[in-house]
Amino acid sequence: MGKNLNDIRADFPILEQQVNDEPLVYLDNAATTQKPKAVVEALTHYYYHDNANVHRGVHTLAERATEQFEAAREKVRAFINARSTKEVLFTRGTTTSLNWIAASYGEANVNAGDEIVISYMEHHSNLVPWQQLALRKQAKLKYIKLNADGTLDMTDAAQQITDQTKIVAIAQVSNVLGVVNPVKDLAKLAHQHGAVMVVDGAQSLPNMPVDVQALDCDFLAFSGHKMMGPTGIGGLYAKEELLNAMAPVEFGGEMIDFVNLFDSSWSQLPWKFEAGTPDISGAIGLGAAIDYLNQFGMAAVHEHEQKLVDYVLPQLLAIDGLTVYGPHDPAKHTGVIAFNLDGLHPHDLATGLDMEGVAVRAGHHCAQPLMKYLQVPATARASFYIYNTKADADRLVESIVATKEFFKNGTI
Ligand code: C6P
Repeated sequence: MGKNLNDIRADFPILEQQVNDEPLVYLDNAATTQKPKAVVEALTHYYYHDNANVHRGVHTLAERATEQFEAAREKVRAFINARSTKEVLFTRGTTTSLNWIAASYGEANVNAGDEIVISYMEHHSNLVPWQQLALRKQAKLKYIKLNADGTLDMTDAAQQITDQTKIVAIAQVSNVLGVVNPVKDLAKLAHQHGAVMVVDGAQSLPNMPVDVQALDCDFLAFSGHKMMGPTGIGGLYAKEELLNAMAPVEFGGEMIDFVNLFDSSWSQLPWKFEAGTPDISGAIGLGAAIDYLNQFGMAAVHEHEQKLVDYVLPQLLAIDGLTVYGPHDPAKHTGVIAFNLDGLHPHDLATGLDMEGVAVRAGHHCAQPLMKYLQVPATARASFYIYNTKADADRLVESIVATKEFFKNGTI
């Protein structure tokens, strides 16, 4: 990366604090990332200077707001290499995007006896919308198995996806196992059987280059807040021909062309799907986050995280009594690392780490079927991002060992 790490950290004032009298080590990035000054400043600048509603007014502020909002859409388009901004819809985030696909494409194309194929590692957001659609339509929800190391069993995938399959929906990166799933191969498989490929990009977009044309996926959902943008904004990519054929999920202002008393017609893409006043500042903040990431390039972001994984994973595996989920080979593991310590509930482990100033998440990570599959009630989880350092990784390892000692002896 061009900028050095100290410079990067200076962009995140929140990281400069003490938690429980220790310098904060923030390792809960898979839940949400911190925001650089550039993003916060983009929001304040917009509200101080340009705030107005978009696509409605002809006055100067309305034009400026519209210009910035649509410029943010273009930034998203370029970031994922969509063919056109018509293929980029702003939503509240991954959850909304996936629900929209189920409510629109799913509702129109899935019928009784059809199949929807997902995997055992899916986040509830990429599971419950399909489960409910299957229940409504009397369709069959099928799960692709995992290999012993937590990677997706592609032999099973080839068996689960059949000519009855209408939708295949898989996370590109698991928020628990840290694996990267071969969504390009899955898209090919899905297309061979006439199904569409939905990619949950919540954990991939923030951490690696993602090119929707190269993947040849039909839909991709993501959240801005996991890639340094504000909460409440995210996106849905879909191929233009699919969006043209799909019905809007929400109705109201801005998404219409003409409204008559008893029928209406819809606006052009992408606005046909964006009813009501959108999260204008959120979109502008997301655009600023993309600019921030682009100064490094996503390949460099990925490389930085992989170096941290190469450094920390062997150290975690060496801690007696610590179970690490997902592959133990650092080359197959991203910066999302879930673990459990023998004899300790993950909430106690996470509280012990918090006492040392280290923020990790503990719980089922909105992946209860995966927890059942792994036969654990919950796990602790550390997740790294570009502002994390080897020193942060050391603090994680030291604080796990200290917490283990504390619960064994009552002292650190
Ligand atoms: N995972 C985590 O701590 P939203 O909440 O809509 O921004 O993203 C949902 C979502 C969908 N898919 C995957 C793979 C995810 O990781 C998430 C969010 C967070 O793991 C919060 S539960």
